[in-house]
Amino acid sequence: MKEIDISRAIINFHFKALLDNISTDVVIVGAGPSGLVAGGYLAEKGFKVTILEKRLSPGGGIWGGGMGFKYAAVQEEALHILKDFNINYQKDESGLFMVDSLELASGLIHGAIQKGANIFNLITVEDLVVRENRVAGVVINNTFALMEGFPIDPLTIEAKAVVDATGHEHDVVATLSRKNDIKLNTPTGKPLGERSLFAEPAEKGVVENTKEVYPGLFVCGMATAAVFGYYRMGPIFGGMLLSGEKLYNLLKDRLS
Ligand code: 48H
Repeated sequence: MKEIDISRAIINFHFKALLDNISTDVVIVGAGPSGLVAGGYLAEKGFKVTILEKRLSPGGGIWGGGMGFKYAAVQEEALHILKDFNINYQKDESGLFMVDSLELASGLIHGAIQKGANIFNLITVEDLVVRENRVAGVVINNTFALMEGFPIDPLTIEAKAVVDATGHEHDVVATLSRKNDIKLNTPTGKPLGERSLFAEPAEKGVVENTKEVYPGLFVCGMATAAVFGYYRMGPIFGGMLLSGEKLYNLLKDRLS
């Protein structure tokens, strides 16, 4: 075994995977629960799915359950998604279903990859490619370079659809709105900002507002609350899973 062979194999495989994804059907920005569900289902249907995650670990806000206690709650309506990703759950006396947050995060990551999604970690989407009043791709950079503030220019990925699944940050929609003189598909034409916690309407709102917010740019998960001015819901994840599934249904029709 030669050390140089290990390095060569890693470099070959990494850059082949990256090159395979520079022109793709869907870029999903953020590997939290909503993005992983949408990406897994779309890939399983045969679309080329590229999920970009700025952190070292995909999984977004799942890992910490509620306040660092390792369980997350899911409603009955979303159990079919847990089953599709082979994730176990237990019924609580309240009627809610409880999932080990470590199994939820790792199960969604593993499931999305097994279904064919390509997840790249340590890549931050810092901007968008906008052409003829339409989002046509994303502008990407190395997370460490951005953390250090190094003056390193980015690269781009072209996509038929881009998804903001960046959670509370709604980073992609916020950047598009800040940098361009455009009107989003919201009442004011701008992101409305997330509201305080009110679980039940929040869970409904996140699914209802999973939609196209600007030509070529879709929003799912917690980012919908920030973009469309809805409540947050706390550590209940059914809405995130169902939002990912709704996005899959929207995009599979759009892309076919
Ligand atoms: C690349 C980026 C960028 C960027 C951010 O927050 P998430 O888990 O996303 P959702 O919406 O699927 O799930 C939300 C849920 O985890 C949650 O926070 C809930 C239910 N909160 C309720 C409440 O009341 O607080 O994941 C988003 C991911 C993260 O991993 C980020 O690192 C990543 O997106 N991300 N990746 N480029 N510019 N911005």
